[in-house]
Order: sequence, then C-alpha cells, then structure tokens
Amino acid sequence: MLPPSTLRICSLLLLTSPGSAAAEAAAALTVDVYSGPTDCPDDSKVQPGNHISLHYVGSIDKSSATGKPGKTFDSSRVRSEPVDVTIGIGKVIKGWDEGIVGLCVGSKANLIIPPELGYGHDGVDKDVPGGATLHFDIEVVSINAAPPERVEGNLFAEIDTDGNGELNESELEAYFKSIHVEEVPDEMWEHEDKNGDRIITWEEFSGPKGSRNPMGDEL
Ligand SMILES: [Ca+2]
Ligand SMILES: [Ca+2]
Repeated sequence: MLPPSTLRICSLLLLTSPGSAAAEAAAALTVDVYSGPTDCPDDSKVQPGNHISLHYVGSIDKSSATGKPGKTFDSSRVRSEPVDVTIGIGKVIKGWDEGIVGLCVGSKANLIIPPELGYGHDGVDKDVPGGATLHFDIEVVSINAAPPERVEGNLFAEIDTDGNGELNESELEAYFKSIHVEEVPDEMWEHEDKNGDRIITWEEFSGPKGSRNPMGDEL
C-alpha cells in the first residue's frame, strides 16, 4: 500500500487525519438537518458500516481560523454524481463518520467540522490548510447493499485514462487536479516511480490497482 503520507492526498474522501486526543475531546461537531426527514425507520437511518451514496459541497467554514471562509474546495455536485462511501468505521474523516451516522435517507444537513475531526493540523492542500474548520452541505442519497467500488476499486485504472498500463505526468496531473490538488506531490514520484523515469507503471504502483496489468491482456 501507499505510505500514509501519500494516501493523504490520493483522495479527500478516503482519508482520515490524526488529531490529538485532547483536542478531539474539546472539538464540537455541529449537525443541522435543514431538509428532509429527521426521524425514520432504522433501515432508512445511516448505521456504522453502511455503504451510502452522498452528495456534498465542502467549503471552509466562516468560523475557520485558517483558509478562506466560504471557499468551496470540493463538491460532488459539480460532478453531478454522488460519491459512494462506507460510513462510521474510519474510512472517511471523523466529522463525516460522527455527523452522518444517524441521518435519514433523503435528509440534507449542514455539518460544521472542527479541524480535529477534519483534516487536522496538516490540512490537504492550499484550499484546506492545517487548522481549517470545514463546512459540508450534504445529502444522504441512499443506503446501498454493495460496498462502494471506489474504496476497493482500481485507482490505477482511474488515473490511467488512456488505458496503456502506465501513468504519465499529464495523467497524474489531471487526476490530482480532479481532487483539487494543484501539483503532483513529490512523494508520489519518490514512492511510486521506482526507477525514476517519470512514468509509474502498473508494476510500480502500490495503490489499489486490480489484480491484472491492463496491458497484460493484449498479447
Ligand atoms: Ca497512461
Ligand atoms: Ca517508472
């Protein structure tokens, strides 16, 4: 697997950030359901371990000590497809795990997430600096039977848009831009490009990549 420092930047969604226990104890998460049901049968209520589809707009909260208040840093709405995540078991930031469990399908809520339950003291990129308080406007779209493909899926194939079994600089740039990281992080090259030729092959890549080299089939 990728080392944690590389994983941090591979996806805003899948990553959790360590925070100090003392800070977490003091941190307050706010969840305000502004639309849809606030009470529902258990099978419509998000439980830990559920696979859910979720719309979100992530911005820097107006109360944030760092970053630009109101600045949107990521949104599923611009992609018009909700994201699929497994909730409540440490696969996403703590603010999502704690704030979304218990919500009903069809509800929309504003979550205000202190840095300790978000991206901590390190942040993610220039739009989400360390210490940022996050604001997520979310909608619980559905609870799904199957686990989200993205979590278990094939990150390599996702980045390798021309499907040639190698990740070149422009494919990596495009991928990181899509997750709002301006530049391909140096550590990506350091950890993944084992022979230093600025191409990350399927063999070199240590992240989720499926079981077969996509080029292996074309003999
Ligand atoms: Ca390629
Ligand atoms: Ca290489």
